[in-house]
Amino acid sequence: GQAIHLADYRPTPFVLERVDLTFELDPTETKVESRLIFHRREGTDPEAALVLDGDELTLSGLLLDQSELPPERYTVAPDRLEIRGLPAETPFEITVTTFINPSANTQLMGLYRTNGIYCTQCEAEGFRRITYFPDRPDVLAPYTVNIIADKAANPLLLSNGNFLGGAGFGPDKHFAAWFDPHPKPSYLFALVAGDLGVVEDTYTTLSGREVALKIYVEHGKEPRAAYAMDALKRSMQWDEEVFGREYDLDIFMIVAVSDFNMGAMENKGLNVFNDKYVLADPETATDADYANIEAIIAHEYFHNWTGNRITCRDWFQLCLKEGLTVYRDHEFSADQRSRAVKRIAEVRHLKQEQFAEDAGPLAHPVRPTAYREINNFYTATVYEKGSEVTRMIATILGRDGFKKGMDLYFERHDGDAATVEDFVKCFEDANGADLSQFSLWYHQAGTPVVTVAEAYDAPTRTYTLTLDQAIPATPGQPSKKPMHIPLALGLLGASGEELAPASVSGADFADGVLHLKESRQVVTFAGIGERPVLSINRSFSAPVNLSFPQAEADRAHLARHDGDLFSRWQAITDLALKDMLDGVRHLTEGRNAAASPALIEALIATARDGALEPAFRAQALALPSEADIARALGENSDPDANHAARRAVLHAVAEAGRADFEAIHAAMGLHEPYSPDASSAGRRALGNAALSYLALAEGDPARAARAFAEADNMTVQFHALSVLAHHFPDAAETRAALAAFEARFRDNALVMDKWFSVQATIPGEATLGRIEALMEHPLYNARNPNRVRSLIGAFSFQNATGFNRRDGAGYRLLAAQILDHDPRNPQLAARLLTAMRSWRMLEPTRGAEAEKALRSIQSTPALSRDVKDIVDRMLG
Ligand code: BAL
Ligand code: ZN
Repeated sequence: GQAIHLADYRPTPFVLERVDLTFELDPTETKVESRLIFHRREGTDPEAALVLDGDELTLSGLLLDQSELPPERYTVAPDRLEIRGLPAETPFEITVTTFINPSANTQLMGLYRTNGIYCTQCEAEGFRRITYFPDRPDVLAPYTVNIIADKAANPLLLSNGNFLGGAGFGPDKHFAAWFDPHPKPSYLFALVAGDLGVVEDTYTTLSGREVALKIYVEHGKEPRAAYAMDALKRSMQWDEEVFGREYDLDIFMIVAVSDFNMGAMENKGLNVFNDKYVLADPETATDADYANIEAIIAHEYFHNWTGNRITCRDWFQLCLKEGLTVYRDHEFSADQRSRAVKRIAEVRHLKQEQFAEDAGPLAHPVRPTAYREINNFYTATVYEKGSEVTRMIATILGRDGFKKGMDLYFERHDGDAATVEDFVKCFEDANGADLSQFSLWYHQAGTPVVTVAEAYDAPTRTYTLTLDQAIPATPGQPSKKPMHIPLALGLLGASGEELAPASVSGADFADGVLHLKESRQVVTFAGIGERPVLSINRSFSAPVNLSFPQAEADRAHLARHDGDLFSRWQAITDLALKDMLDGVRHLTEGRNAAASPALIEALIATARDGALEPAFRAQALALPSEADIARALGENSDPDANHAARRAVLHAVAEAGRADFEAIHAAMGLHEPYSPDASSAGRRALGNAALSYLALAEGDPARAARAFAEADNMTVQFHALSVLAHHFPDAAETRAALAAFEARFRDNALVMDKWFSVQATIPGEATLGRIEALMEHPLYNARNPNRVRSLIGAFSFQNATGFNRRDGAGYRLLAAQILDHDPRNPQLAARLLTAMRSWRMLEPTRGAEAEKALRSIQSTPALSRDVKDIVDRMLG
């Protein structure tokens, strides 16, 4: 496939004024009639042809202003319809009739069937699988949609916008008409038809308009949509209060479906969700599920302004809507829950996903300039780093400056298909600021490394920081320019108080934020009466790696005293990571790995500190992951050694804190009546963390088996099952618990996904055999993306020792899976393949096996563009 380049962007020669669609739904032969009104764009070539995109379409009719077009006036191919000789001055109407087969659509892009429901997914380029159309985000128009379908099978006929009306249609059919007055690009089109249950509510907007809220789920699952509805109403209110944004249609609908490639989709007025992010009750959903539902409901709702009202000019601008909307949903969750704990969870996720991507062959800028397959750019970089870039704008301009910029953006670009440059300019214009250097964050890939060196001079009472920034080379970008890196920092005195400098020179420093802009800056803090302890990159103000070999005692001091809770967590994490890295080295030298007294003391003091919120204490106890160790090593990574070193550290903590963990586990109210609120969830998280340590200290499954049996909610029960499976995979207690769980939940697909995942993530090389057996399980279903991700995805992404077997069998299993899925569902296949994005960091034996597996995929004929693009970049 040819690459598409940002530099080649041109507006279309024709302007689309209106879209009028009529669907006659049929499981295998759906008829789509599309009437499009265009006029030629002023100043464009009067000879230019109209080119419409298509994908696997069968054309059955083509009219110009209601008259059949002679064959010499158009060229048709499955992927493209070109029409010539169109009017130069006057608007004209094109009527295109196509037939499509929703039942054969296994890609889950365009119109497809899931559990007897018709549903659509059009972002990014799925609309062209429904009808020939200028399928690009800068073509916006109001849509009228008529749906005709069998009435008994499809009592529900939904599309975007407001409901116009419906009626019977012949003996067995009926129809419904919808009109969406807000001009939108085709990727926001949606249609749903079928037989579903509904949960209804209403919301009255700030200006007093009443909006009907409807969440559609499979019959019988209505009670499990109550939390999603609650989250939706809170999202609507929050967007009014914080961003001044009101909803703009009479109705807002969410439909939950069980076969979906993504998490959810923000179609105008008709969001379609993976049911995993809608359905929850205490018996079947964990606290993490509740938090995800809240965040994703908010995310899709917030897109109504950041994505829908203001959309993207082209797909290179994807971060314009995604980075910004992730930032908005992060802020929402921070306001609904605990800000510090939320930030810690975000940063964990950012490092795990985005830092890993940025450090490997798939690294790309937040705003890329070329792609071969846009589906492969729905990445952690576009989403999570895009959010971090937005957050840095807020840090640099301050709360009010950020708000002024956002207000200007909404005012200036409402109704537009905008660019990243348009967005940044609003912040510049609203604040009289120059963000040109800052904008490099959008264009330069790679995680900057900031090297910190410090010196204190007692006689002159000055503290000096030498800060260097360097950005590693990434594909296509061998060298980089220095960026504007906002580093929140503080200096702590011996008793933990903040030391205020009399003056700061060598860098702009305001409101506790130091602005690093050069490749090296020497910054002097005057009037510092004692050697301070540096707390830097507080709240993770910039998404960078620090190279700062801070003294253990200083880290322990921060862990105890820092006023910034995030930095307390960071200090504990730094202590632990150092121990784990030392452990990896010691193990390869035939010595033992251990935990330092400083870590043990800091961690246990934090765990038992009743003044700290339990959710924070649980985050501290989680310690760095095996992936964190691998990333910190950067090369020559041996997942077995990483696992062993990490386990040794956890074990030492568990032994030292055993009595405390027993007390915590007993005290954390694991048997209180369930409520999904953040503080209850925090208590469960802390109790669960204590159980994990106790399993290590006791080396016995009895306590976890008891917790499993006595649990009255999924959060506690599933954690106990994970402890059993991961620490005691062969114990009778574990077999019994897995069997009991399966027997109880076998009819609940979302819970069974957990059952598959927990087994897929058992550490060690024996798990591959389990995976092969589980693929033969009657409930395994290779056509359901959630189920595939729960087994193959969990194994490849979350099981470092099992997947990275030295003999390469894990890689071969994944390669075979990718080739199996690719012809049916290329998006799913390509996403699974990214599990190998860090293969170049592996030690040589595993690295060679990984490369062999990748080459076997690459040399397979007829790969999808999705998989081909990923595998080529991975080996490039
Ligand atoms: N736009 C794709 C799904 C999401 O990011 O909301
Ligand atoms: Zn989004």
